[in-house]
Amino acid sequence: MEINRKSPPSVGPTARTGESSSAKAPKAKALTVRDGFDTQGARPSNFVDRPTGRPTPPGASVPASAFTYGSSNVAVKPGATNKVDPSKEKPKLTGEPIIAVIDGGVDFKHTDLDDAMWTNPGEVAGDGIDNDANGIKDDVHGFNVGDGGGDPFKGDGTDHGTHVAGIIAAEDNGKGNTGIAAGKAKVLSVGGLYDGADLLTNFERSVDYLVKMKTEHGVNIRAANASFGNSYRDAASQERWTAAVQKLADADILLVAATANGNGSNMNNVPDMPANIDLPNVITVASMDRNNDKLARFSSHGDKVVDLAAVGEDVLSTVPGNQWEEMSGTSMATPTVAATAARMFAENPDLTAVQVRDLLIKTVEQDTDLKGKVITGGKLDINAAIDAAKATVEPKPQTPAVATR
Ligand SMILES: [Ca+2]
Ligand SMILES: [Ca+2]
Ligand SMILES: [Ca+2]
Ligand SMILES: [Ca+2]
Repeated sequence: MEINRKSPPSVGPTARTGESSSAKAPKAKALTVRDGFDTQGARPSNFVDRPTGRPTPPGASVPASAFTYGSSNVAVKPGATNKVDPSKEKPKLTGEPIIAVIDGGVDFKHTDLDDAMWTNPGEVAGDGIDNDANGIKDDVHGFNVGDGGGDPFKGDGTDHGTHVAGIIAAEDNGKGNTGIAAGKAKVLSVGGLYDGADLLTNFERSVDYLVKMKTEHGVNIRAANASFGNSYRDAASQERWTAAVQKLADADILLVAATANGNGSNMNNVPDMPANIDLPNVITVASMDRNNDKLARFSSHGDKVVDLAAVGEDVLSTVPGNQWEEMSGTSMATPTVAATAARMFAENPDLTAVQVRDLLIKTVEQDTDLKGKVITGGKLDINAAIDAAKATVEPKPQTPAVATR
């Protein structure tokens, strides 16, 4: 079927989607490029993920009190080792692996996602009370980093965030699409990424929430999907990005990051955050074309910084209002890897983020088109990665045979 490409971008400037297309004519929810944006990054192909910066809109800053769990209050001081205090009893992590989607918020009422969302067991919905005392009222399915509230499904980029979530976990129900980790993982939505404050500040606050929920509330967060990014040339910002990703590492959370949609640009030696952060819990993803045959024309690459590629072109997934839509971009390739990681954690919950990253890398399928473009020279092999995770499971010790005589 010929897909009619729509020209208006449907995502925010720092999101890593290029274009959306739909045979179902979804309602136009294109984001407006707001005051303060540099639109020079807009290209004819509608890749608009390269703004030079995004100042906080006047009056839109989030009160510091909304982030009482924030970096100023975390137990670990900057520069100190970020290890969790061993004297504190760590909550036991159980249940399905949870993938955090840091993005525009997810439509958690979508019929294809409503059973795929993480639900905060410590929170009572809609009572205006922060029942679990984590600093956020009514954060039932995640929270909104843009306004500090408990409703992630607000603000810019909700079509993008909802699409990303569906690639991971849309239900296997005969409708729309089926997420790669359908029924095996839950999605926690950190919405509002493009609201309130700048991308870096919002990312730091997102990380603080996730780390707190995992280390203090026992929420089984295993990976965070980062279908966003930007170039940060100043050392201070680079240090902040790296410190935030280190906090994820210390909480054993994998960060799956999208490379840029730079139409073939080489990202080696580009201070692109968080994609190019060199930490062992970061895996960076480029996009293959729809046939999984070549690097997609819109994708950037870099054989020093991009680990692997995965299909990110014409991907059908959920968008708000019980709709489905095809979108393209490294934003769509990235959750494919995050979902595969979720499947691996489901196979063996004892695997660490670093181990899962290593297995994802070791099991890529080599592709001649990726030689010299990504570190591994390969593309995601979902089944091989899951099988490799399965193979790490220790066989259960045989119970001694009971004498039957
Ligand atoms: Ca459902
Ligand atoms: Ca709460
Ligand atoms: Ca509540
Ligand atoms: Ca479905």
